[in-house]
Amino acid sequence: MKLTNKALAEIYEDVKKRNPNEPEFHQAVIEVLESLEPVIEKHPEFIEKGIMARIVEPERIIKFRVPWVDDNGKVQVNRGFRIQFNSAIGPYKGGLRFHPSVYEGIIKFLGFEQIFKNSLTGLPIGGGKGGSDFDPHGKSDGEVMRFCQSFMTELCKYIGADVDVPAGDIGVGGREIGFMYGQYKRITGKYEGVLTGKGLTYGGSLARTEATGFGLCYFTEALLNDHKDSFKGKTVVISGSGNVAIYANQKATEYGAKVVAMSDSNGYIYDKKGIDLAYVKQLKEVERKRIKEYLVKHPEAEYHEGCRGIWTVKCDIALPCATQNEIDKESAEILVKNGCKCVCEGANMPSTPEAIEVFQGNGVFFGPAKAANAGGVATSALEMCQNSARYSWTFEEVDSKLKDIMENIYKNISAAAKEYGMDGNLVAGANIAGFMKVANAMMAQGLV
Ligand code: NDP
Ligand code: 2IT
Repeated sequence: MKLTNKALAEIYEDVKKRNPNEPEFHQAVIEVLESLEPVIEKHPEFIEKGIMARIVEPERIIKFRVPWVDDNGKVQVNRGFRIQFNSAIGPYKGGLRFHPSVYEGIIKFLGFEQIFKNSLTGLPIGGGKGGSDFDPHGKSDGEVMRFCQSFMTELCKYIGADVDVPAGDIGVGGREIGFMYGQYKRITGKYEGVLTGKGLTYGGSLARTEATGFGLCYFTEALLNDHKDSFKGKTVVISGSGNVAIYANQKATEYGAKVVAMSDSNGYIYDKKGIDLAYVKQLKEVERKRIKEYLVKHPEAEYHEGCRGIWTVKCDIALPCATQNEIDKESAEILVKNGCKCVCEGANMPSTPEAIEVFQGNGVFFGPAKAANAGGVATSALEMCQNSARYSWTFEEVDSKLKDIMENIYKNISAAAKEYGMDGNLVAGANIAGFMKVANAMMAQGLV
């Protein structure tokens, strides 16, 4: 731990004591507290008024049983979560993750990061996150529907268009959002924008599907442009092959880069000609198959077992878009050794603290998740806006707002880093800029 401020060090010790065995949450908190040291020196009132002590404690944690019946008639029981972390600047907003690794610590780290990310978008959304240890892989549509209906039967008591607005994350895409929306409407009788990432026939926003991946590339291009560079002609490696990875590939390719590798949790593919994205979309979005199947159509490409090996592929730009802590120190060192010059995070917290140190210590341009992947939730907020107005914008309108938002995020976090004497440190810049708006709102609202 590098904290030198005594009050912040005490807060961190308290977080560890209160949330034992939740290493991902501790990791997310310490990174933010470290960045905020210079802010606290300038603004001791944030300690005195308990802003720091309050911001690390969720406003509410909801934890519930999710019983459902599988295709063999057997009762299954999963656990559901919704953490309503901070509502200082707007209704709780953040995705739902369905993955067997989900437990309270994962949802807490994601909810905590969401506070600052949502603030960076400039839109009025607070921080929340939820999910379940349910694994949609290999389940039939009927099983997924019964699970989603049971999950929403409980969750609907705590959410609402002006209260808390969930969306997708790992394992939750259009299919799951549809099933949950139907159940919410059936139970509450309300046709309202309670979820985002909805289908286009029932209140979804154009460009929400593409938003996180496109936004990641808008951010990365802004960062590169600021250093007189761009995606054009670059070799790119993207981990994952889900929603974020697919649309990051599409936009990077549109910008003139060549994406040569993608992965799933089993392994990675390397195609030196450039990945055939239409085929990856077919495999992943339609057929729900493994990335290994890419070789059926492209036998000249390579498949390697194990997802971590993807970071040994030589590239100029790496976009981790799978999951937390997928780049460790060793992988970061290999990326640097192979000449990688830029890493922007599509996933949430994909780089370990040691990996970030390697990147920053070697002059790699590093765009942290809170800023770089904020395009998804920003477009969710645009979906809320359209739902409230009972209106919808064209793809081009939403996409151009998204691009503006991402370019502004880059500008604002660079400026915040500079203001606090850490020019070029976008981790610090994102944490500081995201924090200031929330902290000021909390100050104004008194002790709540
Ligand atoms: P998807 O479920 O669509 O895709 C996830 C991808 O990551 C899959 O290829 C999956 O492989 C892989 N993956 C998941 N868990 C692991 C793991 N433990 N190890 C290795 N690979 C893994 O999710 P998204 O694309 O929506 O999300 C990807 C990341 O982006 C997450 O960190 C999410 O929090 C973040 N994010 C998502 C946003 C969104 O709008 N969807 C917005 C901002 C951030 P497999 O199928 O084998 O599990
Ligand atoms: O991590 C994220 O920002 C998301 N999964 C998207 C959240 C949202 O509400 O769109």
